[in-house]
Amino acid sequence: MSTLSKPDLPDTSNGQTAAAPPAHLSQVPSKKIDVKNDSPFTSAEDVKRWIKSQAQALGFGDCGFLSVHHPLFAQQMTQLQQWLAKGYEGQLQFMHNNHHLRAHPDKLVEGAKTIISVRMDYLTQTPTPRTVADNDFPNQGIIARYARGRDYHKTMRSRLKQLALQIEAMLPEWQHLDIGSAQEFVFRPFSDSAPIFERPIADAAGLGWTGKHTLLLNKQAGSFFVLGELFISLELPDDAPVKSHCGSCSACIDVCPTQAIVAPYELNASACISYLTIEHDGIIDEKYRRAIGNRVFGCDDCQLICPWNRYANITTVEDFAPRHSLDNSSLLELWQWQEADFMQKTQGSPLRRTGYVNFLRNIAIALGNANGSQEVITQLQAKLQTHNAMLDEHIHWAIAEQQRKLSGIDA
Ligand code: B12
Ligand code: SF4
Ligand code: SF4
Repeated sequence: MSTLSKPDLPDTSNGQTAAAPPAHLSQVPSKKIDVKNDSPFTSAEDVKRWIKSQAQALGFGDCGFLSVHHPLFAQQMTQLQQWLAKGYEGQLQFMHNNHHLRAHPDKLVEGAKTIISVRMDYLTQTPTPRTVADNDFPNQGIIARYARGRDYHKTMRSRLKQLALQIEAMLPEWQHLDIGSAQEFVFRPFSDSAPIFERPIADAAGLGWTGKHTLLLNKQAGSFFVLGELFISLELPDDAPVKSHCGSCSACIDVCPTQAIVAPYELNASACISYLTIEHDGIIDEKYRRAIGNRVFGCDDCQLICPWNRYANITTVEDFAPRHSLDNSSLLELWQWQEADFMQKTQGSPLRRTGYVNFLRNIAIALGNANGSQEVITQLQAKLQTHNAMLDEHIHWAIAEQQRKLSGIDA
């Protein structure tokens, strides 16, 4: 199903297309309309409503608005410094960089006044509420749900660009409003691609509240969505944040296999399976290997258990559809991938990020955690001394785990 259900786009004289205002704006009571200008846009809020409807037509679940000068950036800098001081970032060196831009996002895009924060839902199937069924199939390789299809960064940025072009085409309609539409239009889309506080921006712009697992969630859509931003030069009023609805729940903290959520709203990234399997290069500390279970790329446990994900939406964006059976592959099937298979099957996929040998490392750990089987041991042995000492170390660990299970010794 295509998500690009185009709004009504009449031709304009310059050959560009401009979207007509949505029906509800055409029905604005006549007393609100400027007599000199019969535009249905009587305020900046009308412009925001129009942009929101265009964003939804482009496949975004929702959007919110926030000034580039919002006080949250200074507050977040203090919290980020505390987080870094605790060493939670592991090898995520980029978290130390470009702090001046994080503190002043107006410097990231010269002339930008407003950030449009968007969410894009990515589930292609609704998981059973409040259960982590992924762990019931120890011989299957679990890949985080956001990563089973096409890399969302490209999809997100190309749709944000489309949104920007639709906004640009409407500028002549908004000249009578004091929102800066007469000036040169500047825009830039981002998603996970710039030193910005994406989750706190979305929180402040009313897209949801920050859960105790540190992800954003809301009552209508749960948390299985990714975030993106469109910086624009129009000056639009801030949206208001929503109230938190975590209450006394602590399900995400309790379920986390590696206890990476060290306190509500505080994540030790270096202990998180998502970090270990995607971002961490080299040896994975033995203390985490059993807890990693069968997760070979990312982790969804703290979201699967969250009661609000009962309301998680199914995506309308076909790019998230799983490729190469990545929603249903046995560990041994994935283990058989040669480097050329990995390169071919991960083209345009988030899986590319971890690299082939680290991907094998993750599968080796998962095979160590799989049901005891002589076949698994044979397959593990077949890859010894084929890549590097780091991989061999994990293979030896996995073989020892398998032998322990087959000999019935409980360690
Ligand atoms: C680094 C990073 C990671 C790291 C660290 C995650 C983290 N929580 O910090 C790792 C690799 C572990 C990771 C994992 C995942 N990530 Co990530 N990640 C990022 C990234 C690039 C930066 C996040 C960041 O700045 N962390 C630094 C710390 C300091 O920030 P923080 O957690 O927000 O911490 C703040 C709060 O603790 C807050 N705080 C302190 N006390 C209190 C008290 C209250 C009441 C509140 C409200 C807040 C609060 O202050 C801290 C400082 O700002 C963002 C994209 C971006 N540019 O923002 C994506 C992002 C957060 N990740 C995302 C996703 C999808 C994931 C995974 C689900 C992927 C997966 N399935 O494997 C997991 C989830 C793990 C988890 N529970 O968070 C999405 C989240 C979407 C959403 N719904 O919120 C983002 C926004 C990417 C995107 N564009 O969509 N990620
Ligand atoms: S993604 Fe997994 S390991 Fe990371 S905090 Fe959530 S449950 Fe824990
Ligand atoms: S599991 Fe509970 S505490 Fe965690 S984010 Fe969901 S509602 Fe909040």
